[in-house]
Amino acid sequence: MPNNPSRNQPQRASKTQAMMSSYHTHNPLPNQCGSSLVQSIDAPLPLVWSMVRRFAHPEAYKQFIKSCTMRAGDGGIGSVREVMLISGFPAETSTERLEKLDDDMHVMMFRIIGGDINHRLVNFCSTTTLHEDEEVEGAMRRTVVIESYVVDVPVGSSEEDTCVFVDTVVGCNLRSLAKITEKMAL
Ligand code: A9S
Repeated sequence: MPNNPSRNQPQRASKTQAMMSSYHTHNPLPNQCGSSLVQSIDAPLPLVWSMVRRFAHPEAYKQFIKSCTMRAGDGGIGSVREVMLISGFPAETSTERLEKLDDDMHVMMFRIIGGDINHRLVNFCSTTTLHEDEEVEGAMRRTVVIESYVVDVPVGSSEEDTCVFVDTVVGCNLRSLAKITEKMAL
């Protein structure tokens, strides 16, 4: 197949759309809310994926996590991690389980299954997928990261406030991932 980007165009676009529809279309329950965030990164997909896929080391790019201890498994599907959060958040710890890790499709899904009593993000489930975006001819390959989530809306909070809070945290995590991997790719 000659490397004719225009001819490949429909395939790539449809691949991303297919990924969006199969991994990022959640049907939140009436008491839940959800959203999707997209982050472009000027670093090769394998490098970005190597950071995202390390379930046992979220602190490598998530700034709100002080440390992480494995409570079950070694980072594979079904593993459970307990993250200690930096001060300033209502919760101090969060217990999270790896639900999916696909090294071929570059899909990772984890669920928050517990934490201390002040934990407000009940039934939080996040899905992250990586896509190569070869739009930029010849330049550093760009990676597009899509992270979507669903979470219970806490009693007393509004759907909007809950999404604003989670969007802020997830957005920070994605920007941190971009900064760290772009520096590594220099
Ligand atoms: O860790 C993630 O990928 C996403 C989120 C939304 C994490 C949220 C968080 O770690 C805080 C940032 C500390 C906010 C948890 C689990 C609870 C919070 O209150």
